[in-house]
Amino acid sequence: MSGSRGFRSNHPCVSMQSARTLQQLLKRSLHHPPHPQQLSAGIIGAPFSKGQSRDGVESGPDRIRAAGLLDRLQLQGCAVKDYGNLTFEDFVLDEPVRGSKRVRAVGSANQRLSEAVQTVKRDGHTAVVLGGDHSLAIGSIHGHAAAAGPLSVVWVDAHADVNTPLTSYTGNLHGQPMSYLLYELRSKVPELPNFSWMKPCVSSRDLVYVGLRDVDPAEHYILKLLGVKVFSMSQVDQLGVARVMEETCDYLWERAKKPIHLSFDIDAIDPSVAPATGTPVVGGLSYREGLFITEQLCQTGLLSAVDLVEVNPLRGQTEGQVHSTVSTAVDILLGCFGRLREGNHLLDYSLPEP
Ligand SMILES: [Mn+2]
Repeated sequence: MSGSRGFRSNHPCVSMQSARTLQQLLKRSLHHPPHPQQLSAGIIGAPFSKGQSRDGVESGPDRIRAAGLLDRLQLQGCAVKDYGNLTFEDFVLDEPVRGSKRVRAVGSANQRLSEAVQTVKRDGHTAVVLGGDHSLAIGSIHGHAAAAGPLSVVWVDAHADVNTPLTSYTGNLHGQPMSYLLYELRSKVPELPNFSWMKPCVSSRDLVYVGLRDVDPAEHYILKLLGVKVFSMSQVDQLGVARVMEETCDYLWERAKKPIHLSFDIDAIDPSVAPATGTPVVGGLSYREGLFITEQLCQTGLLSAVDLVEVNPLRGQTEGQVHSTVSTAVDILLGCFGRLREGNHLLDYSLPEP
């Protein structure tokens, strides 16, 4: 019923149901979805893999570019600037801290990424971070918030990635980024080397998860404790993806329309479609559900930064599996920049005269 909030009618003829419909009509008629030619992508490659233990995810950015991302964005009318790949500091001594692995490398890499995202935002683009592993969301979201102010975060993933360093089973930071970013968990995250540059910047009320299906007990406790909005795969099954996205937008807009940060882990998509990733989990989003999420978020006109992470070409068992994963990642990004499955055409298109 969140869709009816903010609309009050005292007129006895206007039922709550029709009031809600009226509000939805108003919402739609006042809203002009962006055309791809009004969008510009600032692309940052973040070939970083030290937030987890499997080699290969550092080649994600170049594989996604090689699949034609930039050309295809430009063909659909988007302006594109490629900021290239970041380089990251190596740490010879990076012993675990309170069980968390390669903390210094992750902290340093994310500080660089945060600065890069701030540059891209100040240049006026929608930021695109090509990962790399999901620990990169720390710097990406931090930089986005530093440049754009308070954000809404839509986290599409099989996992919640909200373990604290003290609850993590694996010690891998790609399973922890959201705990560093949430104000409400500040007192639960110990001080870590190379993290003094960052402070939490996301409220748990501005976060929505979609696609969860592999959540640790501590993570589940945190999500319930903070009352985080979660559309697990059960809710996707129950409501359908269209209702999930409608409710996501209604929920995020209850207080204010803020810039949206989409953090899309390719492992949200079912491994039958996107198998080349570090921690695949059966029972995920279909290709179509994945695209629908991006189409809907683009149509809000508020999508301001996107992470596409955890594409790991070395985890594909065949070249076909790698191709399917990478091309799904490209299509997700095209959807974020206005590609519609109904088709698109340029604003100045005219039919050839015979
Ligand atoms: Mn993730």
